[in-house]
Amino acid sequence: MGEYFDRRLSELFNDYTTIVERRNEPQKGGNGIYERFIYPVLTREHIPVFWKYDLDEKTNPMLMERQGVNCVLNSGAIELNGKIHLVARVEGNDRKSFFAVAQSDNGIDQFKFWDYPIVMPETDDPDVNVYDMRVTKHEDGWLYGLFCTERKDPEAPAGDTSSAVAACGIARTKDLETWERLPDLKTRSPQQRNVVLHPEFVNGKYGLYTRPQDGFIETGKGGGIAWGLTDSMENACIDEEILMDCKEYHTIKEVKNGQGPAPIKTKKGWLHFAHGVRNTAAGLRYVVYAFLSDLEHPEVVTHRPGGFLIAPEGEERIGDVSNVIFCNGAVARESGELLIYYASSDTRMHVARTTVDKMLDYVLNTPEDPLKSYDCVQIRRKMIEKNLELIKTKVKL
Ligand code: M1P
Repeated sequence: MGEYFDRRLSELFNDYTTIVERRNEPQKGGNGIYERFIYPVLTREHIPVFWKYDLDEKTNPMLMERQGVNCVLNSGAIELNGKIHLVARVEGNDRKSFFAVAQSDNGIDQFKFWDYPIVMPETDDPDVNVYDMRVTKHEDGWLYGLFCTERKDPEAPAGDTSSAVAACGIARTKDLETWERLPDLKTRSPQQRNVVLHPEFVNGKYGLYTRPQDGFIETGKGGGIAWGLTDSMENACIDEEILMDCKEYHTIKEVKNGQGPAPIKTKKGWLHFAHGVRNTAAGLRYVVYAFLSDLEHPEVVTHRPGGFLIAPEGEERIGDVSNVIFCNGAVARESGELLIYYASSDTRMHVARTTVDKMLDYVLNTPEDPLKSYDCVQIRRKMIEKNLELIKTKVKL
């Protein structure tokens, strides 16, 4: 091997090894609800060298990157055989996304991609882009991956090279390696994104959280997380979608929202994470919020803590699409630990660590957004008043 090639090769592998062997630590401080970590858990630096470079000196003597990766973002998450698996959205420099599994023992650090990315089979109507998989371990025994499949809008006028149609792609697997593609979900809505499968049967049917929308970006009349039932996943079809968590004026979900991962079953109800979007002078702002729904009727929301749970902080604020936090993966471990995986600014993946009990405390005891300033102040003053009394008592003691 030439000296240049040799040196560059060992640098590339050393840099990669440093990243995938790095230990992560919780950040100091925090809000008591969850812990953030110092390092992101997955970035484009986690991509194996052999995914990007032709390592043959004869065909790539300068050892140049041949197939770059732009970012690693919105990842589904699942625990299998005691290990945490992220089904990441990997976006090449060519803007096409694909899915790839990265695995870690503790879910906090040392995530490594499997040797090959996933080959997602196509339907008769090939996808142009696939992204944002939600993985659900369903009680029927399958692991389902529901994701967004995007194709150019066939109705787009000549010269419009941007308009697209988003639909819900469906695939299932037993091992995250081999996937069986099923027909896309059929609903009455012209566009669908952020569709998520509920883990249990409801009245003998499969339950789906949907997000009906009129346009590719604009949700129009359809804004909100909706719920629908289908008899089968092999020909998934929802006749009726019921809105269960609407977009609302002057809230964190004023423009649109969408279900995050499959909800987590707790003793008090189904714990949901979702993203809410509002407009600002600097563009859209995406944050993650939580809510609880009824165990028997997952479409009935019982508790809606006001405001966001996770909003972008520090370097999270900057990326390909800045000011975005997006979550489509969470894992509740047997120990009670709850790992919430979130992407920042469509660029990298992070983890927030909490417990199911802490999240229940959060959803049950955080006041709901009363939708106007006057009432917000009253709620806050009530807590201040109580606290000042407590502080006085303590001082007297
Ligand atoms: O760029 C932010 C997010 O925008 C879309 O989310 P939504 O469907 O709510 O509009 C998605 O394209 C998502 O992938 C992306 O992170």
